[in-house]
Amino acid sequence: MSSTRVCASLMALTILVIALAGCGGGKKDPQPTTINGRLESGDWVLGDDTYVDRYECKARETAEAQVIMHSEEVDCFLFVYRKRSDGGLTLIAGDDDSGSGLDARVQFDAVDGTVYEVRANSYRRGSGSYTLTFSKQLGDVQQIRPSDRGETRLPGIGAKQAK
Ligand SMILES: [Ca+2]
Repeated sequence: MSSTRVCASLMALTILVIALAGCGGGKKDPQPTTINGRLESGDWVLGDDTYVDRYECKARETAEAQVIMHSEEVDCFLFVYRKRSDGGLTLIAGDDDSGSGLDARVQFDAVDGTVYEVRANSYRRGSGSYTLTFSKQLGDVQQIRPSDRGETRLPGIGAKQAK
């Protein structure tokens, strides 16, 4: 009985120590963000009639950042825009096939606190699932969805116009 109690106390202490170690002073190291999405009817549409999903993120540091778009179903294409102080967008990067296969990969010099819009697009019009990976320099990733009642056509170039 008493040895069971000692054992239970030791176990509780061990769990407490592990939990405290996990807190590690409060601030966790930034991690990459992975998002599973799908291009399909109802998404934003670019000038070349392809579907596009929009994501906003914020740089956590001034460093090179990377976004990868992977898919087994669509020919991935990525655009990155920098959000200006006037709210407008400036295109800073675009890529078709720098990832493996037809995957897209963009690298750009992120500036701490700056907001970027990443557009997950495809080279040809088509529906399909994809995975986006934002490197750890980019955080607070949020999707910008079209409003239900609104126009979903989006200004800005499509993949074929970028080539
Ligand atoms: Ca591609």
